[in-house]
Amino acid sequence: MANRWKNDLTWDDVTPEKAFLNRRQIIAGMAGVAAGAIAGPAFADKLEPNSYEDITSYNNFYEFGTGKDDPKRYAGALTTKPWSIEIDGMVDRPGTYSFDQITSGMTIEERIYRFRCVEAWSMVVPWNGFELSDLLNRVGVQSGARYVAFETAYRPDEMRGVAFPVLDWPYREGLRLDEAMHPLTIMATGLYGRPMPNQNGAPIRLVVPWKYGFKSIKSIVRITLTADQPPTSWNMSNAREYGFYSNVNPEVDHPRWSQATERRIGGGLFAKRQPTLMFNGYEREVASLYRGMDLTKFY
Ligand SMILES: Nc1nc2c(c(=O)[nH]1)N[C@H]1C(S)=C(S)[C@@H](COP(=O)(O)O)O[C@H]1N2
Ligand SMILES: [Mo]
Repeated sequence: MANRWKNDLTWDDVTPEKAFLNRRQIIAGMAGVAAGAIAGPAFADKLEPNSYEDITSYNNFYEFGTGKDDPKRYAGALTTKPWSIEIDGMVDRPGTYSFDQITSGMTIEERIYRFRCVEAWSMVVPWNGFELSDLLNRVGVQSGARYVAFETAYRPDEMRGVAFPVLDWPYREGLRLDEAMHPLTIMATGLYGRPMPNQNGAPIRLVVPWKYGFKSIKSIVRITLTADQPPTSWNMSNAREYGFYSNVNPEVDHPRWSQATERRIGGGLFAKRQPTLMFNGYEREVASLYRGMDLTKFY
């Protein structure tokens, strides 16, 4: 099970033509990003990355406040060196791994992904990172494991927002194991060829491009392999509005607003809203994970 994607699929099977900029290319800086080179058929003109400024100044990171500009203002207080992740649960080699141990030997690639927040705005972000499956294969997933749980750091001294019970801290998220092992799922350590800014989840965060943004948990300190579906912060706070799966789906509205369209950040105040795509445009790659599931029930 753990090696399924590695063994059964080649990259060509799961990647639409040029949906990503050269998988193996390691971008040293912004100059490497040529917007014209990355437009794939499914995305047309939508893969032009947002500016570094947009991506790092309009954020959700509630540990630092609920305002969009709070993370940029306050996340600098988070100490990101040293950093380690505890990997436990149903793995062969549990332990506390330093950031260097985790990233050493990993192929850090650039992945330009569409990013869709449940609040109906979107961006395109050039992440740098490695596949989560590479990490999980390293620690050895045991046969009974079916889910992966993630936890963000909880540091009241550094996170002014955790004084408020907006969510049940620490921030928690989870994926089904096949979602976690999917080659689109990455652990990101930077963007635009630079180390991850604190407001975007330094030093390491999850990115799952076919799900609403809140699944992409930031500043991860714990990864646990489990047999049972783990609790997740947004689902715990409001199960009616936020399900475990949280796949981008224009046909399933949030109870309080439509998910049919989205506002592209950086497009200007009067920019036309764009239609939201099923699985955020990654339908071809991920639809098979949910075959036979009623996505209005498992939202
Ligand atoms: N720990 C943690 N991770 C988090 C959040 C958060 O509040 N805390 N917000 C989520 C939400 S709602 C979104 S839309 C994205 C925003 O990521 P970005 O700021 O890099 O665009 O982070 C997600 N990850
Ligand atoms: Mo979000």
